[in-house]
Amino acid sequence: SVQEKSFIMIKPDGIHRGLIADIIKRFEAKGYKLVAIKVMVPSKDLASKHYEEHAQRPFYPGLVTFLSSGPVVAMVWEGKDVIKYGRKMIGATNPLASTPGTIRGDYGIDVGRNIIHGSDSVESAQREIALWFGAGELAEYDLAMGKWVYE
Ligand code: YYY
Ligand code: MG
Repeated sequence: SVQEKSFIMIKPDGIHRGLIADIIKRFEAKGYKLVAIKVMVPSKDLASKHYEEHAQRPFYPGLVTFLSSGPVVAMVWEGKDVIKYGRKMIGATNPLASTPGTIRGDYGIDVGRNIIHGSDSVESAQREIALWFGAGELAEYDLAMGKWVYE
């Protein structure tokens, strides 16, 4: 598969629990390239749009309130298969069903406090990146370690 971009976001619980560096470290050490990052308190409107696919679900209002309580660390990570493999690193939606070694498996318990978001497809990654970042906010560069990560 090709080089692709995924929208990865540390949710408010991850920030309040001091997990920013650990999470970034995992993606960085894997070999992925950070091309955008910012910390912000999302508006209710932005949080609603981010999770709009779940608008009819009972947990949606609480989820939007939780996310917009902020802060979040919004990021774009780039690399081979980063969308699917990033979801593997994140773990299952329910942290108690997540394998140890995954982010949610290592740090979470309740589904509504599962620490991190990751795009689930090329289409949702494109939608989410455009929702959270302006075109000029994504850096284009060659990572020096790239030739030691890719053959
Ligand atoms: O993509 P992922 O985050 O793993 O799960 P989704 O099914 O897209 O749900 C988004 C978000 O909603 C999830 O991370 C926690 C929350 N949620 C919830 O609070 N209760 C559920 N039963 C399902 C999901
Ligand atoms: Mg999802």
